[in-house]
Amino acid sequence: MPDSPKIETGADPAMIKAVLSGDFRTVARLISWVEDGVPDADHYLRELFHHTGRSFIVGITGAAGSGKSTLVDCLAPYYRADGSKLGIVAVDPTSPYTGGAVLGDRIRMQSRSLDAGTFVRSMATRGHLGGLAGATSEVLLVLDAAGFDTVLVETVGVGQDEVDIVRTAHVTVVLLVPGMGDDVQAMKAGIMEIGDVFVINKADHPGVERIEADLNSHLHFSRRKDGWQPRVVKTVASESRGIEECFQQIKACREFLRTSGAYLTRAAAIERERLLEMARSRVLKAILADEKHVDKLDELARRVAAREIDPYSAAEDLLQEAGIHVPRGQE
Ligand SMILES: Nc1nc2c(ncn2[C@@H]2O[C@H](COP(=O)(O)OP(=O)(O)O)[C@@H](O)[C@H]2O)c(=O)[nH]1
Ligand SMILES: [Mg+2]
Repeated sequence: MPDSPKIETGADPAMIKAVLSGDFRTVARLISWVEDGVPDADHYLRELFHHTGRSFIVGITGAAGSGKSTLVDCLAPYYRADGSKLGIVAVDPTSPYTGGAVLGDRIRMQSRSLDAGTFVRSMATRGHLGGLAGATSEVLLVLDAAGFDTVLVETVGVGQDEVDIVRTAHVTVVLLVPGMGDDVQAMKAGIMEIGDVFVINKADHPGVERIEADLNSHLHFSRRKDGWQPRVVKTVASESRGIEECFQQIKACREFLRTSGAYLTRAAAIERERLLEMARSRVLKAILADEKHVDKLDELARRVAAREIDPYSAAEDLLQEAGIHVPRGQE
């Protein structure tokens, strides 16, 4: 008799069942495994994958202090209104050490409009070879399998890691605030290009007209490849103003993408990022799992430090040692 897939993959069927039924504690446990890079987590993700593909993922990004958590807090009841299950993932790499701000976010978010049907998770970079983006995309898989209809992912839009996380979203909301200097020009090009809904939050502050004009002139030339014309919304999240409009624009974007078929294209783009992340973390794992490769790595590091060899050639040597062929001088 052939083995059942469950025995082959080594995942505990009871735990799989609990995740699929949406049990919060089990979901939280599995997410911790994913974050900590526990090897067993892979077995679960492999099985759970067949139950995913239903979550609608909204990325919410912007500078620290722009009001992302406050906005998420205000949007939550709109997603919960029809009884759908809502997940919130807050990625805050600015405080990976003590977890202080992360924890603060969590408490604040839970203290307001979030109810028992909303799952909140804060993440920080922790010993995961795929990095923060890799861990986040795996957490999203877990939530998807657990039946969360919508997941809002809050990230600080500062570095490449955060841009990568936003790439794991179907629809991306970019927050800007008035009076932040020449924000629109200064905003990382990557973030500007992936925004679907631009929120001018803190619209109670002076300088709204200026940033709105900047934004509109920028967006005038930047229809997204899939035909979606990004929208601009003004909000005062701390007073729950403009929230319904923001919710409606996110919804409009989703509807547009569904109708035009571009939703699938975006889903494929998300899977592409996931594959790249997985390939990257697997290559690293393969190198670090073999003592011979680790010795080579240490030796190369010493030689780079002594300026005997440049790091480009050293990285190529390391991959060569691990059996991965990289053409010389072309990373
Ligand atoms: N004046 C004003 N303050 C806001 C608004 N939205 C959020 N805030 C405040 O800005 C601060 C940072 O908000 P937070 O949501 O933590 O920002 P995040 O770092 O982007 O998550 C908090 O003190 C909020 O109360 C707004 O629309 N107007
Ligand atoms: Mg926040």
